[in-house]
Amino acid sequence: MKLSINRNTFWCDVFVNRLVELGVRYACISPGSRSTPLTLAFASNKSINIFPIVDERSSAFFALGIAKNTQSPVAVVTTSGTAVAELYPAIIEAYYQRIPLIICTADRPPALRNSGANQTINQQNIFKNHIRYFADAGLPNLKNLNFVNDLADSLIINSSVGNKGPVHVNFSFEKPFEPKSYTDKIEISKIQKIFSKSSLVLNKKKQVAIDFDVLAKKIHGIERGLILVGSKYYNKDFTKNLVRFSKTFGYPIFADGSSSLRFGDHSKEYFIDNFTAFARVKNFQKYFDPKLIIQFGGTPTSNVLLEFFKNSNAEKILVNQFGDKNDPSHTAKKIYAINPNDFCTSILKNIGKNITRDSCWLIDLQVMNNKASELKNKLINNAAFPFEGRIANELIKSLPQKSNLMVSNSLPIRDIDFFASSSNKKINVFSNRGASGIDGINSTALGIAKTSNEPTYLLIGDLAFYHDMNGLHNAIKYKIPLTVVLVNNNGGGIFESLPISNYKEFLIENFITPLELDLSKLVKAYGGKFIRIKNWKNFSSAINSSKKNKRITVLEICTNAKKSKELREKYWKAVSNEVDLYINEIKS
Ligand SMILES: Cc1ncc(C[n+]2csc(CCOP(=O)(O)OP(=O)(O)O)c2C)c(N)n1
Ligand SMILES: [Mg+2]
Repeated sequence: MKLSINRNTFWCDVFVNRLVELGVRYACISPGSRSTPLTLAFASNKSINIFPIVDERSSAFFALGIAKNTQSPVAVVTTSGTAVAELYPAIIEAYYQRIPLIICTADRPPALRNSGANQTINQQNIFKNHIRYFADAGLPNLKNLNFVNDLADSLIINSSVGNKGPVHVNFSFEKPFEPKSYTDKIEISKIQKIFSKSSLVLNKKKQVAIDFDVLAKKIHGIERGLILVGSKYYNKDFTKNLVRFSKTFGYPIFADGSSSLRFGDHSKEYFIDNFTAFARVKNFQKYFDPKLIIQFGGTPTSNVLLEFFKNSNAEKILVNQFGDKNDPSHTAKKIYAINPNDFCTSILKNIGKNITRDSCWLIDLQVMNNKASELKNKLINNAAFPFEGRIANELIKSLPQKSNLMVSNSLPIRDIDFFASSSNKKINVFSNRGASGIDGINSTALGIAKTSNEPTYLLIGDLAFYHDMNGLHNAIKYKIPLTVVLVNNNGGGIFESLPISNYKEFLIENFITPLELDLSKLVKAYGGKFIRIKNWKNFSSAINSSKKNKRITVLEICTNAKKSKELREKYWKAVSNEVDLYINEIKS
């Protein structure tokens, strides 16, 4: 018996059905005609949660947030033309952060390309510098339906196994696009066969053999070792094994503010949370240069730490699952392509149990860290409202026991790195440090908030917040309870800290670019609640009560970037003096 079908929608149904079999559960879809078959296939599949989003740029960042939080691939659908190009910023971010996005774009039939046909651009491998895999699906071919099944397999393998990241498939469709506009007849037995494919065996890439015995002995022989943990999310097992690793070798840990590792109920004895304050001190580099640095995960956020790393004479080892070169200084001689957790456990296996090392090296760092903590707390407690550094510190103190914190680029991520003290709370920190754009931040945070059971908070500057205004529409549409801490210094406050700040005639108009906007009106237009924070008590109680909110809440703190910069510098100067004093003491 034969069934009448529309070849475009049938083709896409087979494709989406296979993606579902492989675990895809979310699709962000922007409207368009050429993409009708794709849209209908995703929207009619009961296993897919769909998010129709008008602005493709926001849509792709929203998908990025979902994929980050769920750690699974998310589909993004657009029509042809400039709609495709709108996805690029999020694709770039996903590429550098190795987040699996399945980009599905619709196109005219190949014969219409370069012919002046409407809404037709060159979509062939359009993201070629920032994509893990591209496939041209061509026009639907009912004689080779297995092609779309295999295509789905390739997209999942190339986005989620081994060399992870975004992948792109460009589909071509000829009218008609609607399911009841029949184009063909197909045998029912053939349909059953094509919809019941076997499961896919995902072969993880084999890891390169590392002689852990030799490496373990080598590490054991070095007292002055230092561990850096960069900006990636790590699982609980890694935290546990990292703590064991650092205790075994007596190595202090510098955990990036964006790594989540400063937070959680693990032992913090070896965590040096004020490293950004003393890594900038010349004498610290001179007297406390390590012999070995092991860097787990991504590139650290802190410029002074990067400088310290570059100038260090230590042997440097990078450890990350993908063998990525996260070292702008080009001074690390070894990269181990291995999951950091497996690295720690394999080394520890080769070293025997219950070995710990008491070292002066570690104690010195702990003493300096405590001194920096005292100075930091003193400065923070005495700072008049609203010092930007205190916002980061106060936010961590006020967050609930379990939460997500998305931190925007520019000063917010730096202030978390400088001022967020370790805490026993479980805070999942997210950031877009792949390409460090100030675009798409609201949407990324909303994607995280929508798919998480924990309350989600966003720390963001005014320009980044404004940049992704369109993204806020999803908050009202999908009833997402996000709490935004909006640090409003009326422009890009970071430029006050850069050498360009000496060029007064250009600074404000061309770099700081003040918005001079009453953001409360815009937030209200998107159905959000807007609260202007007047003092620290007010701030902490607003954070506390916001977790019960069922919609987006914006807590705006109006700050002065210049004054905040002066206070940061005051703190660093005080730490520098203390470090110098301490070094003189131990030298004499
Ligand atoms: C998409 C994009 N455009 C421009 C930049 C350059 N940039 C970096 S920080 C910054 C200012 C950000 O201002 P805001 O979000 O208010 O944060 P603040 O500097 O005040 O902390 C700009 C424009 C960027 N990183 N990404
Ligand atoms: Mg700003």
